[in-house]
Parts: sequence; structure tokens; C-alpha cells
Amino acid sequence: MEKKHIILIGAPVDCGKRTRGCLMGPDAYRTAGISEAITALGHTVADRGNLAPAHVDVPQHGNAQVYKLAENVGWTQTLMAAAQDAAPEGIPIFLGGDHALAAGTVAGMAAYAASQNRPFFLLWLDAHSDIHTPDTTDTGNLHGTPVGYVTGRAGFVDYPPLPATVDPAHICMIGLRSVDDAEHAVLDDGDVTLVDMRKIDEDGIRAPLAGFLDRVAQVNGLLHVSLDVDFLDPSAAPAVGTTVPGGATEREGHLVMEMLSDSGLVSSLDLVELNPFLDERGKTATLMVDLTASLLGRRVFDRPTRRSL
Ligand code: 5AB
Ligand code: MN
Ligand code: MN
Ligand code: MN
Repeated sequence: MEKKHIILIGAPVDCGKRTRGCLMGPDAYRTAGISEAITALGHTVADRGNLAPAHVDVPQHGNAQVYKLAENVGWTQTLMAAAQDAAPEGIPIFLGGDHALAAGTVAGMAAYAASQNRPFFLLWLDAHSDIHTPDTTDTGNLHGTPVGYVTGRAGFVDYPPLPATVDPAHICMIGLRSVDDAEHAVLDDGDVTLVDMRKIDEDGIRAPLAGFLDRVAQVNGLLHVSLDVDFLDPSAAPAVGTTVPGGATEREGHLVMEMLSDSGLVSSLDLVELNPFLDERGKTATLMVDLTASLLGRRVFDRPTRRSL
């Protein structure tokens, strides 16, 4: 694999839901050896440390359930700028932090792609579709809304205006198994490519991902990958507040990452929803670091292993 410059950006976002602990995520990844794993593959790494959210004042949202709106808006502003700042220099990896952070990272990367006249694509690896708006969320937890924001849905009144919206036809969600009614209302007849667990069980995870990557490659797109810990089965990755049984296996996770690595298309990555307070002896943090290493070129053999190839 081509050697890259990797920029680690700590985003200890913990305001996207009521269960606390994701603020410890960036340091758990560092403790699990993320920098060392990346440099061992021959890439260079710059760790920019942890960011803090911009301070903003916003009125309470009309939906009284909405939790910590001001902090979410502040993080969105900060991370949108951080993504645009880092992207010209290398591949940013955003160390979360809960998934609310993707409102900023995805919006920032989409803005960068637009500035380069490159089409922007989003791969969403998650049990959930996270396409609520502050008006449709039942829980009020804004980590369930970043895809709603970046696709330009109405209702994000106090959020920064989007420099570039993400085309739903350029989004592929893999791993889905918990989608709310209000999310079905936008997804069922929409343009997002939806790969739920049934599809994975029937066809395998390779075919749908390969189809999406072909589409990105055909138009020389930039691809942002957002990896939610709960994409994985809780038996492999217990350190998450929103566990949903029946998720992707460790092996499926590695295959996805290896295919992404082979594609050479990935411009940026979110590692989100790790709650180290809920982990078992660092198992989940270590797996997330290993998956990142697969994405950046770690292999058992650096050549095809089948003799027929
Ligand atoms: B995650 C739920 N749809 O809106 C909601 O973990 C869960 O970032 C959102 O994918 C899960 O609260 C957000 C029930
Ligand atoms: Mn998520
Ligand atoms: Mn999720
Ligand atoms: Mn979650």
C-alpha cells in the first residue's frame, strides 16, 4: 500500500446521548497503541491531541427531549473546521467520541471534496441509520441525527449552514438492524444504499461493498468512512452504550477494512461510540485499532492467498 500521512484528531464528544463515557475514547485508542500500529505499517502519524467544542449559545429546541443542543452545535462547528484543515495534509482519523461528531467531520470532508471538485461518498458502518432530525428523534439523543444533518434535512436550525450537502445516492449504510419508524419514512423510498444484516447473511458482506466501491472509483470520488462500534456484534465489541445483538463479526469487520484498503479510496475515518467504561480489558479498543490497521494495509500475506489468483 502507498504510504500515507495520518492525522489523529481526538474528539471526546460525549453530548450525543445520555450514557456517559465516550469522552474517554481518544485516550483508549492511544492506550491500545493506535499510533504505533500505524507507524509499524510504514505510514507517518501526527497526533493533534484532543479538541474542545466551540462555545455557542442556542435556545432550547422546540422538541424538549433534545439533549445538550448547544454542545452538539459547538462540536459540529469545531470539527467541520478541523476536517477541512487536516484534509489537505493527509488522512484524518477522528478518534471519538460518540457519533454526534460525524455531523462535523462529514460536513467538513464534504466541503473539502467540493473545494477539490471531487464527488463525495459516505460509508456508514452502523447498526443504526442515524438519519433523524432534532424534530423526529424520540430519545432526543443527537448521536442519532448526523446523517440527517449532512444530507440537508430540515430541522437543524441552530447548526452551522452546510457548505456542501451529501447526496443520499452517495451514501451506503452497512450493518443496519435498528431503524426507527421516522427513519424508515425517509429511507424506504429514498436513494441511500441500505445493507441490513439479512442482506449480509444472504449475500455476504463482500458483494454490496464491492458494488459501492466501484461506484466511488468510477467517478474518482473521495470516501469518508464512519465506523460505529455497534456495527460489530456486542460479543466482539462490548464497549458501547447502544448494543444491538446480531451484528457484524470480527472477520466481516476485517474484510470490509481490507477491501477499503485495496480500493485506495478512503480519505478520512471516524472511530465512534467506543465507551471505555463499558469495555472488557480493552478488548473493544484493541479491535478498533486492529480494524484501523487493516484499513491502512495490515495483511497476513501481502499477496493474494489463493493459488488460482
Ligand atoms: B448511534 C436511536 N435510533 O434515535 C435514537 O449509536 C438510536 O450513533 C440511535 O448509531 C443510535 O436514539 C445512535 C434509538
Ligand atoms: Mn451511529
Ligand atoms: Mn449505532
Ligand atoms: Mn451508540
